[in-house]
Amino acid sequence: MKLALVGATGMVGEVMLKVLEERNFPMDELLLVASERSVGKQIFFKGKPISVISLEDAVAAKPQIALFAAGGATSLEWAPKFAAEGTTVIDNSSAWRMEASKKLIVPEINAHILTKEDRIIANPNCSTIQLVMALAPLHKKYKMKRVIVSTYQSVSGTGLKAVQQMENEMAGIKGEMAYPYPIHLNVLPHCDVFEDNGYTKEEMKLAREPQKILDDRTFSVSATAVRVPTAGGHSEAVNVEFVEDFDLAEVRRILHHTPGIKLQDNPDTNTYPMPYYAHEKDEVFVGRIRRDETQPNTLNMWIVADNLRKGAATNAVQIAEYLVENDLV
Ligand code: 11C
Repeated sequence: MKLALVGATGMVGEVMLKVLEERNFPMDELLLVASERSVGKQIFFKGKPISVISLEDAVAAKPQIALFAAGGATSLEWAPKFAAEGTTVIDNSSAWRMEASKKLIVPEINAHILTKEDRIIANPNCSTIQLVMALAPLHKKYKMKRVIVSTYQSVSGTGLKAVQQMENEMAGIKGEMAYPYPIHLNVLPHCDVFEDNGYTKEEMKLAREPQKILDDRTFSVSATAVRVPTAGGHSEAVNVEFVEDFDLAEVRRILHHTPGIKLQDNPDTNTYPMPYYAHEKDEVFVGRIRRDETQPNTLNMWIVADNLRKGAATNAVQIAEYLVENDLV
């Protein structure tokens, strides 16, 4: 098994490398790939240095799997070149997610639809992954009608420049701005670019991607995506209206027994999920589960996950593991 990591020097790439190492991903060779300016740089994996190679060299090496964490433009140009050589690409950008011919995968939910023929597989957006992880088992039981979600997204979702902006502002240093406004001591109702309908692209990802992952267009998602001054970990306040009524104890039981979900829900002990404690964890944390008393069959909950782990790197590595375990590469 030869695996390529494209974008190995970036924020998500670094976490992918860590996750591959932690999970002892079964491979004989790891190709670390980045843009021309990083070629030749050495990166350590399991204590051994590996030299970064170019995209051209990586395509020529014909790896079985390529994990892409290099942004949409690189992915649009290079994923098809890898695919043409027989490599299965798992792409973390938004480039292919809504393409009808490409599958959008959260392994716990829909990895079973993958086949040997899939050459470019899309990893969903981070805020989508943690949302659908909690919604999927409840949708199966009670059938969702409508979801209203407000996100509280960390600066790490934007990238290194945004993390630096916040750190500079905290230290009182003037520096480059990733956002149009300060983020320290502030909250921006603005994640990613605005679309013509007045929503941001991030909000539209939350509206569209869950329907594709759950293969169901009968429910709708309305989203407000907000950037908050946290370093890592996205949080979501979620209101779900179901077709069927539910029992709160059963909702908790279902979530408790869902692989990948960790229930943290006890008002008596101030137990609820927080991004500070989700850091470097692979689980999706759910709490503040309560009935919406203003209308029937409606639930409120609070969902938190490390956006760089389950929201990006871990989910992509889990897809790769599934492909290997099921002989799909
Ligand atoms: C954010 N969700 O927090 C974004 C980051 O479509 O893969 C990931 C963007 C994407 O701003």
